[in-house]
Amino acid sequence: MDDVAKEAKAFFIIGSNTTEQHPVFGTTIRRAVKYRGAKLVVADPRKIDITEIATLHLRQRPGTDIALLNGLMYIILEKGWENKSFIDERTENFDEFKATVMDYPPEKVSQITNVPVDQLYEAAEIIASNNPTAVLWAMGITQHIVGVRNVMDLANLQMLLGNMGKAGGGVNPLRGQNNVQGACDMGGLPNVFPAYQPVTSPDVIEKFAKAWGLRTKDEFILHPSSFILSDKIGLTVTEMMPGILEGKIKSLYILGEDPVMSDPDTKHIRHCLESIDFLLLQEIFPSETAAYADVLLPGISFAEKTGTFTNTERRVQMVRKAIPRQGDARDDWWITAEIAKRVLFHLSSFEENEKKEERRKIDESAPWAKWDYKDTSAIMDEINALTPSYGGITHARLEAGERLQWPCPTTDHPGTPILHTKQFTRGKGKFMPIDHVPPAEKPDDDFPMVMSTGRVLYHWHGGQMTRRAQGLMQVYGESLVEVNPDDAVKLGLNGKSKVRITSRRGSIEAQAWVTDRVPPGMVYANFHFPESSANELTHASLDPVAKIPEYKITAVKVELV
Ligand SMILES: Nc1nc2c(c(=O)[nH]1)N[C@H]1C(S)=C(S)[C@@H](COP(=O)(O)OP(=O)(O)OC[C@H]3O[C@@H](n4cnc5c(=O)[nH]c(N)nc54)[C@H](O)[C@@H]3O)O[C@H]1N2
Ligand SMILES: Nc1nc2c(c(=O)[nH]1)N[C@H]1C(S)=C(S)[C@@H](COP(=O)(O)OP(=O)(O)OC[C@H]3O[C@@H](n4cnc5c(=O)[nH]c(N)nc54)[C@H](O)[C@@H]3O)O[C@H]1N2
Ligand SMILES: [Mo]
Repeated sequence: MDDVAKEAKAFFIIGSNTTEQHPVFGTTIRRAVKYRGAKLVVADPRKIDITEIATLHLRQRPGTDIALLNGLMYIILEKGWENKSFIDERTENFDEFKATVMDYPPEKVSQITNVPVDQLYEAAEIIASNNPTAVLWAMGITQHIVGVRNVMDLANLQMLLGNMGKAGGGVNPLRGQNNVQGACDMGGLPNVFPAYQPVTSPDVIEKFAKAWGLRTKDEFILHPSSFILSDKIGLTVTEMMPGILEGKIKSLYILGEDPVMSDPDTKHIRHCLESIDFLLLQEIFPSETAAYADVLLPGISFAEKTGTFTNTERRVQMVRKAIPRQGDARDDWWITAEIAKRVLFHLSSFEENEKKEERRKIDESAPWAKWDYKDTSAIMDEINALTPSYGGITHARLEAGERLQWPCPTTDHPGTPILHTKQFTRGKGKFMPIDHVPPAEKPDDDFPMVMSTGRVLYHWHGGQMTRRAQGLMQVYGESLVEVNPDDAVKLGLNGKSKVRITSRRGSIEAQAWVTDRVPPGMVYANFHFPESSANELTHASLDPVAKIPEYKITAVKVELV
């Protein structure tokens, strides 16, 4: 973030409400534009706050980013602005990619995106002539059925311009939650263990089975009743929910998520959660999802914890317990480890049933003994041993004030602020030919408008935490739906009246905010309030690779209440 803020000559922000949703980084970008004269191109259907200081704001139709990007790259190639030496030395598959881009002349792109041709030329010139340009994006790019393709096309753009692997350039996804990067790094994904080590690799399986007191498939033949570490790729969150109805999922252990508020198509989610055999929820508040839980376990908040968060730039940061924990609440890691111990105990020792109680107490070689962590520093030791990219990131170094970004394999390694400086992970960067695909839901006569969803500055997702903060509720106490003034006139909306928004799945009522932040034909709603959550309306059309839902585009009908 430092190098982007200090050294980018231009920013291309596409699909990120940077000042409202990433306020700290947003402020550094605002400063770079105001005081250092960095150029800023924003591509966003909405007139978000940061467009006030933008050199140029492109207002593409939602879901047309690939066409837009291909159009910009067409112009870059037409003008000869591409970085030829970077393309030759660092990339492959350029010709195939170029053939696809040549299908996107400006006039055609303008028709698909609704962005005027002269703005396409202006944007391409700003992005190509300021070297380096940093590309920044967030959910406006990823929450689409083409989320992965959108991201690949942004990588195409930055390779075309030679903006990869240098200070002030790069592809910069702004990660949302404080520790979503850390959760992924630690294997909170269905196909990998920590540090993205594949669950399908026998060597990797053996390493983790040993460390966690489990068995591999081969050992299983000798000890048929033992617990084996599976080498099967699991399900994503968005596959688990429908998986309940398909009988694939019998029980769920949810920690720190509130799917009744945050998953698409709430009615369907409620039905799934009603159908599950057993739901264990670990929370700090009785959330909307708590109503469906068989057991609710009290975790503790960030302020009561010591450990690390890994932020959007792969920097591992120490957090320290600031207040004592309340009541029976316990550290989340402690609860998880206690459950793991009991599960292991149950599963791995049928053969010695009678000795069970005894072993539980005394035998340190028992599998569950591996789960007896003293504190989070002991967990970090295990991470150092099993997670190569975190090998040198210790609590001691962080406490001594070191600023460490992974990969940091050893304790004398300084960390890696910028990736891909000499080569990409796979060697050469591969240009991908990417074609425009229209969104899953198209407006029709019954549902003629498009609803986009996201957040507001004052609230956090399902609002369990922010709706409990009096000060925030005074500023933003109920959901507001952004409606364009032209549409307001058509609807007969006067001042701050209520609208009903209906999709093929459900209906909500909320106060309208008449504003040109949204273009005509589009409304914008949030999912912060249960009584008017946008997710009653959204649908679970998924990106085929990442399995992320298309939260950003729902066909709706808007009426006056
Ligand atoms: N105050 C606050 N801050 C937060 C959060 C919060 O709940 N509250 N949540 C955090 C989390 S987990 C996340 S993931 C981030 C999300 O951060 P962002 O992704 O920056 O926020 P969103 O509100 O999802 O909006 C993304 C932007 O995409 C635009 N958009 C919509 N459709 C399209 C499209 O088709 N193409 C393009 N290019 N843009 C489109 C929207 O107009 C919006 O400006 O925010 C984080 N920060
Ligand atoms: N329509 C629409 N839906 C969306 C999105 C969108 O843009 N549009 N964005 C999506 C995105 S990017 C995200 S990240 C998700 C977020 O979806 P969720 O993660 O489900 O939303 P949160 O409200 O952040 O839920 C976190 C829960 O964890 C609890 N919690 C907080 N701290 C702790 C803790 O330390 N321990 C435990 N055990 N619990 C804790 C809180 O009380 C809260 O209920 O929403 C997604 N849903
Ligand atoms: Mo997120």
